[in-house]
Amino acid sequence: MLPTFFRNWKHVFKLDPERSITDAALEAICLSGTDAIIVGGSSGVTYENTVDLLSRIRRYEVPCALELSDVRCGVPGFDGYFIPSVLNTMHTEWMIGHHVNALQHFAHLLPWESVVGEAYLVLNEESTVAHVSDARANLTIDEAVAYSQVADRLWRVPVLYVEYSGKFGSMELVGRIHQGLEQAHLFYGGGIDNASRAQEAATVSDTIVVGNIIYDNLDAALATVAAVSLVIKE
Ligand code: 1GP
Repeated sequence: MLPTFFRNWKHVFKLDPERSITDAALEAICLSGTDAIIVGGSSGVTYENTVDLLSRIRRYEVPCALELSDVRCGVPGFDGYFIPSVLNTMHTEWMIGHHVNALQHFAHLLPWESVVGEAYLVLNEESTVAHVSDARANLTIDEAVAYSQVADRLWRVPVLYVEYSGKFGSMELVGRIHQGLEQAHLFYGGGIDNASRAQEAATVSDTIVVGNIIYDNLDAALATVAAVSLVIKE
């Protein structure tokens, strides 16, 4: 049976192991009422900084999942593991190649009952993830919908992640994708830096992911938590 630990999440904070966060800020994030913390980043993630962040988050009860883009950072002890593939990459290693290499060596170590495949649609050309994965990010709405339906209807992925990292995306596009999904759970992340954007994004997705603003304006980040509880889904 597929893991479902993420299915009730409406709001999550994403913490980057490479970035420093004070104990006080981390406590505020963990006690904010968010549904979960995802640990992950597009560069500079190591086994050591991932262990360090997990051990600090574990002082609190909030669920915590790892987005595992490099199997060498596969720290045990998370509540769940997301394994990303980039749908609109120009290079097959970001879709399947790295995964095949990783499973050749580490498949026996993965806690499969807690592992979830995550199909990324990368839509901000300027983002690190777009550069690293060489994603064809400048898609029309119809193209983006078609990508999402390949993942949802053909491949039956459990999670589709619409990623605008660093930029607030087109809510029209995200809404169109959401309406077209048959079974995948939709994560939206990118540029959510206040309560009203949190509400907008939550209206057209299943889970919103709040990242950068944690490090730039903690109060604004915390305000996004309450905002999603007011949302009526489209
Ligand atoms: C990044 O989708 C997340 O992977 C969140 O994006 O950092 O822009 O909030 P931001």
